[in-house]
Amino acid sequence: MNFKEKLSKIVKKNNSLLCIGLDIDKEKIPPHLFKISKNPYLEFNKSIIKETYNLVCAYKLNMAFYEVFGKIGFEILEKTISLIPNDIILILDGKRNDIGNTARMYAKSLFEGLNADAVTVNPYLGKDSIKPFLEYKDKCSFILCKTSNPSAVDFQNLIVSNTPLYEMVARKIQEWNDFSNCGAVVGATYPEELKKIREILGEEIPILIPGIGAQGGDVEKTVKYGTNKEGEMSIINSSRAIIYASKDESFAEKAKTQAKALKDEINKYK
Ligand code: OMP
Repeated sequence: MNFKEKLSKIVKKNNSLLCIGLDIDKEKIPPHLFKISKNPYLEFNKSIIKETYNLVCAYKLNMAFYEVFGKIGFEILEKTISLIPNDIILILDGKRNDIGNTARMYAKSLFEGLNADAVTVNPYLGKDSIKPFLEYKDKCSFILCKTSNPSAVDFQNLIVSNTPLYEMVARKIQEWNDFSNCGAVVGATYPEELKKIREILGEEIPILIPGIGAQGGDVEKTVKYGTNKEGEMSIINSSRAIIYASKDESFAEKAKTQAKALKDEINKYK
């Protein structure tokens, strides 16, 4: 089964476009976990996954939040991955890229070593840097197109050949989609750009949309502009607003409540 088949299956099964970001942070996880568990971060992820796995289509693990712990972080990452049910999409978010020869190693480590279904990649180095990722035909590479942060405008909105750079990137994503395994990353904080990018990408290219929740993106516009005519091909991510809904012992149930509310809100606008 390729990425898009797997995505479509889980979106239908769980009736959800929601992706939960498992971005573990020492300052934010419930303090009692440090008292009751030898591996509080893994315990945290385990509880969140247990409460939310039937509400999501994907989990996204941002590599930074694991790499920061060194060797132990890698162990937590691997063990968390093993806890995610097989039919749910696993996105490893490292925004990797480099010259082709090095990109090959990034692609291999994420797709083969860690068995990601999808990754995030940076297009700044051009096609030969993206190609090693796209050689994994059954996986998906989400290429940064318009990021959610305020300074995204510094480069991404520059006018190049009469066109904003993010639109040029969207056109390249379309052009590079020979194996039907490209995706785009577009922040929910830029709904007008999201609309334009969906028009350029057409119906079949998935968009990973972070920026809902803590970053204040608009859910209605995200769904209306980001999904295709079937109300699919968008993966809408929220991390902090869901997993850190509470610091007390009922943190996982509170996360479930938040996840359910966001999933339902997304579905309302489909
Ligand atoms: P919250 O703001 O806590 O929901 O987390 C957002 C997650 O999405 C983090 O892991 C970010 O690194 C990631 N992200 C963005 O916030 N903005 C982007 O433009 C792209 C990403 C991403 O590629 O996932």
